[in-house]
Amino acid sequence: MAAAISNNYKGSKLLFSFILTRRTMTFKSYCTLALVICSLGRCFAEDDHEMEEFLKREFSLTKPYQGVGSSGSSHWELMGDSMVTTEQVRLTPDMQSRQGAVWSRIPCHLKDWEMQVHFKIHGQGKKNLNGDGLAIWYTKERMQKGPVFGNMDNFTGLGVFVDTYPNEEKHLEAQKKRYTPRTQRIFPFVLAMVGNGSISYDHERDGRPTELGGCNAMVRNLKHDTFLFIRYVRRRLTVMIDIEGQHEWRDCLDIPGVRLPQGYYFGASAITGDLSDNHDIISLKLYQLTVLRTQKEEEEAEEEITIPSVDNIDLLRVGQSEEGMSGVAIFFTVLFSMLGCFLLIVVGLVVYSHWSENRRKRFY
Ligand SMILES: *[C@@H]1O[C@H](CO)[C@@H](O)[C@H](O)[C@H]1NC(C)=O
Ligand SMILES: *[C@@H]1O[C@H](CO)[C@@H](O)[C@H](O)[C@H]1NC(C)=O
Ligand SMILES: [Ca+2]
Repeated sequence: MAAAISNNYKGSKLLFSFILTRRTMTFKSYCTLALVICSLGRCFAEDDHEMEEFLKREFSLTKPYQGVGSSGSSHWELMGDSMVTTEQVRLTPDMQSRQGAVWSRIPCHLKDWEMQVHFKIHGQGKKNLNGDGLAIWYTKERMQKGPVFGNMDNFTGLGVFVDTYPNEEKHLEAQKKRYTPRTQRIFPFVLAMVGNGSISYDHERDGRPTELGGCNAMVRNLKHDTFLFIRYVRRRLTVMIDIEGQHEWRDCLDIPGVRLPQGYYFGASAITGDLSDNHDIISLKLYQLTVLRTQKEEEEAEEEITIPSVDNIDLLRVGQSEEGMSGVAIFFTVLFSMLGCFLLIVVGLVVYSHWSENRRKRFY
């Protein structure tokens, strides 16, 4: 009761001070307010696109993994060193130089979908003495071995990687170099990449040149369950993670204009090298999303996509390289801009004094 009152009191005090300061509100705070209202409006607009979801069993991999790895009638096929137990599909054991995968046998023709991945990465190795990570796929190709987390390079489609070993950072460290804190990635790192059949994944740089976005995710050797969430709706790719054991999704990346063809295959793969980990898939749950589209969106959705691509990919990259500007570069940019302005002012003053002197001379 007391708490409620004090809360109420706090509320009205806030309102009161808001009214008081309202008069002195600067233009800037009006802008902020306008922005807040706009973003609220957007939330409601999102709600208007109410979504319904259906679990699609034929694209889901759940306990007890009936027939997986033994029966040809199963919807899923194992490859490489992967194996099924009652508890999980183990893509790789905690041993060196293994690779394994599990692939759906059925191409998926859904337009909008959501994949919830329940996974577990664990092993004997201490921090940074483990590797290499796992990947979730939606690609044209299936059942191919290769260097990209156990799948082929130059794949066609979407890959979401949980990279547990910082190859590039370790390499730089050996040369006593490092990224600025802003551009440094903390591993394990989750990232997304879209391939079109001729884009190579740069393993030595942990996929940095082709990264669409990503986030840090401390997923190893945890007692609680860890989840990855991949949503593809109206050409918008969203990846979220739930790794704190709080049953809350945390944003990882969100990119509009991702064009993925229909009829590709879902899969999961993992690889170990000198360093290793158990890479386990506990479940893959695929939901079909029923989305309301505006007429324009409906028309857009009708045009067929044949090659995966991302709109404005160059802008994404430009954004990344701008972010990559080091502190020194920013310092010099600011310095030279200031010098430039100063020079302009000096030139302006000199020209002006000449001009007014001439004018004075003319008057005499
Ligand atoms: C794939 O993407 C690259 C880089 O964006 C581009 O240069 C290439 O032409 C694309 N290939 C195809 C087959 O679309
Ligand atoms: C992948 O594509 C790149 C560029 O198109 C090419 O140089 C490379 O040989 C390809 N790699 C494989 C394994 O096909
Ligand atoms: Ca790596």
